[in-house]
Amino acid sequence: MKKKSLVMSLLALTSLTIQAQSDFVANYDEGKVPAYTLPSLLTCNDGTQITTSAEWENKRRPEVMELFQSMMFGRTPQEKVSAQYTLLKENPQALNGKATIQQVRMRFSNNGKSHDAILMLVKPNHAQRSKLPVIFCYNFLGNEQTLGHDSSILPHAANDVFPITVKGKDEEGYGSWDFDQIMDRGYVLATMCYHDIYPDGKNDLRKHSVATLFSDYVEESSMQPDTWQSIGMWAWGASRAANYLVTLPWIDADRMAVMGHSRLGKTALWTGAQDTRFRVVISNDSGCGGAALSRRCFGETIGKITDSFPHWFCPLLSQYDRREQELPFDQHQLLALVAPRGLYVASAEDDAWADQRGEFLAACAAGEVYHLYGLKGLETTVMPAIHQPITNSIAYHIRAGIHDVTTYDWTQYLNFCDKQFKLQ
Ligand code: GTR
Repeated sequence: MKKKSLVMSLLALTSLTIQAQSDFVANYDEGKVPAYTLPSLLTCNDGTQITTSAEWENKRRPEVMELFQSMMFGRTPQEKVSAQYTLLKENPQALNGKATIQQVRMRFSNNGKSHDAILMLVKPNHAQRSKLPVIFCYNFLGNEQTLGHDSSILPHAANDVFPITVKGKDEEGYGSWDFDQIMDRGYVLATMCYHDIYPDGKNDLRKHSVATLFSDYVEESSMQPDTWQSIGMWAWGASRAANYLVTLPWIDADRMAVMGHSRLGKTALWTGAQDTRFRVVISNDSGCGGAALSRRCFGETIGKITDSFPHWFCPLLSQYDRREQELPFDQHQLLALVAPRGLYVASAEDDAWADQRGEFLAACAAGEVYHLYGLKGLETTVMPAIHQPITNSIAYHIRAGIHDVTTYDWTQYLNFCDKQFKLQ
């Protein structure tokens, strides 16, 4: 009887949440942003104040990492999975002779299971250096789409499980790829379709994700509050791509950047927080659960995002639906985990859903940690005008237009990488 009433009340609670989320109306009024205090970056759990970069790294940074892995993205398993890399195809005269394209199958194996992903490397043919800087950036719509549906490019490895149906004009907003500029600037672009790691749908696709390779794999119904989900796995996949990149003699392992747009911007930040081999971390329009402060409840909220995309974050996060002020962390702390490496946060003028001001203010607040290293953060709390990037060790811009990655964005990211990598 007791059990039954517990189940009934849980059901009632669930339907209440569903009810509330279907009625959700996003706030776009700056005047209705609640008053809030950001959780401290430099005060430890035991109350001590951090004053040096060494104290940050040894004491406070692990505490902040723990918050994000226990409450937002889940814990990345530490178990080693073997990886085999096979060059499937190479075209030395791609992009009108500008680039060499390699398509590499990464086969991950463990516990008698294996899982494939296809990494595509686009390498400039006329670069001046023998070792080249590289930007890793997941794609949404398959490797072939990044090149305008080039038929010589293989479909993504997860094609059977999760075919990509978005085509033609619906592709707007998923990010454009400025290969000409990237090649001319002497950068390698490494990309992979994110569905190859975790097919991005909420209908129990966990069983087709890399999670199944690990000894502690559980199905959706048995997850713990801190079980990793898709963003955690995409971040894991980005680090596996890095494992391969650093083995290539023509890659400069000290000059690797990770960039991502939107949900893949959230992923880029979580990748950069965990994998310090990425010396530059770029978040393009990452919004809620990425660079934007949750406490502002502007545009997308914790309740809304965990309702729409329950498979992105660890199960615990949804408990903060309409309780953002009680969250023991906020997104400025995720950004600070990138310090002292280069961090770029960018917004788009028409992308209020991602809360541009919230992204900017989080980047401002992360500066405290950069100061411990004698580096500059944004050094202002006044949002810059459109197309006026600020580029210190933390960089920020807001550009005109919609939620997307444009040529303007790529130009700023390449400028920033040049500066951070001392290639100017
Ligand atoms: C939206 C989602 C955002 C953002 C975006 C994207 O629907 O609400 O958080 O991540 O998707 O990834 O395109």
